[in-house]
This record gives sequence, structure tokens and C-alpha cells, in this order.
Amino acid sequence: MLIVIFFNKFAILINLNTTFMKKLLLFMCVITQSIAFGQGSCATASPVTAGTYLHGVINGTYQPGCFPASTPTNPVTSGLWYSFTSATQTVVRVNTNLAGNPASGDSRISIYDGTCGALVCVNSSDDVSTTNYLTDLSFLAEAGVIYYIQFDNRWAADANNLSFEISTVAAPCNSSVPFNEVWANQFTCWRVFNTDANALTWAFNNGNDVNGDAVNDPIALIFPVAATNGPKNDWLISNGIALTAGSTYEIEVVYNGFSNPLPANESFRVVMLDSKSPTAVFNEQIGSESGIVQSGATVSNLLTEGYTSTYGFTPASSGNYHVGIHSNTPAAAGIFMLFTVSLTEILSTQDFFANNLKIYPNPARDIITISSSTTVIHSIQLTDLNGRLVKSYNLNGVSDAELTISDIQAGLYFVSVETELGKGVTKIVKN
Ligand SMILES: [Ca+2]
Ligand SMILES: [Ca+2]
Ligand SMILES: [Ca+2]
Repeated sequence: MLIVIFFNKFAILINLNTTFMKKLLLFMCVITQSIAFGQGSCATASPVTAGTYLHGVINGTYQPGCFPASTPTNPVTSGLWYSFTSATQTVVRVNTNLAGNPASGDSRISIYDGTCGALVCVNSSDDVSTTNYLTDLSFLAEAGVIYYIQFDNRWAADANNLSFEISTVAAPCNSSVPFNEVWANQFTCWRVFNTDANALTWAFNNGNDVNGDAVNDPIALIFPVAATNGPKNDWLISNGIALTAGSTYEIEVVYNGFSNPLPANESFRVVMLDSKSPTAVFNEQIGSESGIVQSGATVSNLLTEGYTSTYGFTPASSGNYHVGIHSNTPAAAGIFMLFTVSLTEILSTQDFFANNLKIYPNPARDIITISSSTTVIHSIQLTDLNGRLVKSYNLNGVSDAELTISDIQAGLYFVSVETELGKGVTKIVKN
């Protein structure tokens, strides 16, 4: 790969005269663009919004993290810094693949969040293709978070004086309950952390039919490190999902191992996090699995015969929580496939009653009516505060029921209603 790129770059050197003419044309074109002088360090990054900009010579401080630190064989001496912040969750595209840029243009871009002293790589990209060395990358900007955009000079003078366009589209991310990820937008709303820094990490795959309907299915998967069969340490972390303190949520994952070329023996953890980072301050493991072998004899039934596991989570405080899937297979692994991740609220019986049933009047003396517009009622039980059964009615799927309570003592009672959708419990006062 590197050799091919080297020779392509060499070929471009030969075309310098053409490039010089294109640069003259560029100079004429950029008069209508904003000239934004990116600043020399992360701490002094120039804020940018949607629009087209021209950056100058890359002569500030380079910070590694997305790309490696500078070495004699991989020299990168300088960076140029911009920042981007959005009030709402947005997909941001940073693109130098513009008609006005010279054919010799060769940008490389890193996107970070975190703090300037502890940057975390969000995304990075170098070339559009093996013949186009400009850059076109997108990342998900969470509301209110500062993202740092670094242009670097890995490709020397070809990286200088390029136009770049910032554009945004509303994020396709589901950030409320019920949450259901089937990878329709690939990893746009998630982030991959290759924590072990080896070559292999979570990847999106849409090249296989895993449920036998002759249509390929989107899958998040992670290959083993074939040369060493070493351990996996890789995170896939969702966007923030708004959860409420004290509510109980069920997180369901559907997954499988795949035994080509090695026997599958996969492991993973499910961790709830309060930021999109494996080292989030709030970090609670809600489940783990190990020894996952391939279920299903062929590729076309990996999903239909895959595993389903569910875990519960009850946050102590309200806020945005992220689902982290931590692939931590110890060694000699196969391929781990993650088909879906969903999060739903488990309603308490009181919530269920409030959402599905009405009871009136309450307090009541002689008759109470229980009705539902969302489900049908199968049975009703009245119990007193000591748990003793006072009345019991078997009903045949009715939408409302009248109960005579003139014959019971005044006081507080629990009413338990069994419906088609589940069970609701509430209290009534008999006068
Ligand atoms: Ca490039
Ligand atoms: Ca890895
Ligand atoms: Ca399919």
C-alpha cells in the first residue's frame, strides 16, 4: 500500500507544472471564501461553523492520537487547529475534496474531543482514494461538546493552503427509549475504541446474509488478530440515551461467534457509561458472557440461531447513558458478531397502571370502574394492606369493568389488574 502511494505521489511531482497552474486558478476562486487562520495549537483552535474556509501554511503544533507520533520514516512536524461545537447532535463533514484545491493537494485530518491536555481521537482520515489524496470525513458531534479538527503536514507542502468545507446534517441517532440499534447508519452514532492498539478492531460488515433471506445484513463484528491469536480489548460505545433516575431498563444484545478460521471462543462485557469513553467517570458493568461458540452450522443461520442476552440497569440519577460493548476475548478467538443492541424501559406495575388503565371514582363508596383504551382486562384482584385477598374477578378480555365495593370495610386497598399487555397495580380508597 505504502509503496503504491509513494509512486503515486512521485507521479504527481512530475506534474508540478500543471499543479502550479491549478494553484493560480485556485487563488482566483477563493476570494469568496472565508479565510480562516487555523491556530497553532489545540488551546488556540479557531472556531468554525458550516461554510467553506481556506487554511494557510501548516506551522503549528502537531498532536498524535489519531495518527502516530512523528518518526524519521513517518515525519509530521506541524498541525493547524480548528474547533467545532453544535447546540444539537449533528453529523459533521470535513471535506477538502473540493474542485478549487490543487491536484497535488494532500491533506490529513484528525478529529478529537476531550481536553487539549488529554485529547481523545474521534475519527481521522487521510486520502479519499488511492489516486485522490484529499480528505473527506464525517463524525458525530454530540450537543455542546467541543471537537478539535487538526490538519497536519505528514505530506509536507502538499498539505498547505487547502480549502475545506464544513457541513452538517441532523444526526440519525436515536437518543431516547426505546432504543434499537440495527446498524442501518453503520457506526455513525457509535464510536470504536481500539484500546489494545493492534490492527484489528470493531468493523461494520454488510457482505453476508446471516438469516437466510438472500439479503445481506448489517453486522458489527471484530476479527481475531490472526498472527498472534492475542486477546481482544476493543470497545463499541453508543451515543447518549436519555434515562430517568429510578426507572429500570432492559438492555438486550443479539450476537454470535463465527469459527472461521479458528474455533470461536468469544467473550464480551456490557457496561453502562456516562460519556462516550471506556474510561467514563460512571462505569457500571451490567453483564458479561464468555466461551461463546458459533451457534448455527452455516453463515445463513448465524442470526436466526444467534444468542440473545438481556441485562437490567436502574440509574441512580437521570442523564445520558451510553451502552458500551467491550470485546475482551482472552486469546485464540474467532470472529465475534453483534447483530442488534436494544434498550427498553421495564415499567413498574404502578407505571403500567398509569399508562394503560383508568380507575374511577377514587375514593369511592359503592362502585368503581376500571377501564382501558390500550389493552383488555383478564382479571382483577382486591387485597388489603396485609395482603389478604378481598375480592377476585375473572373477566374475559373486557375493556372496562364495574366492581361493587359497597360490601367491604372502609380503608385502603390494592387493586391488581391482569391485562393482555401485563399487570398493573394501584391503590383505591373505600369510603
Ligand atoms: Ca491525504
Ligand atoms: Ca484491537
Ligand atoms: Ca438477510
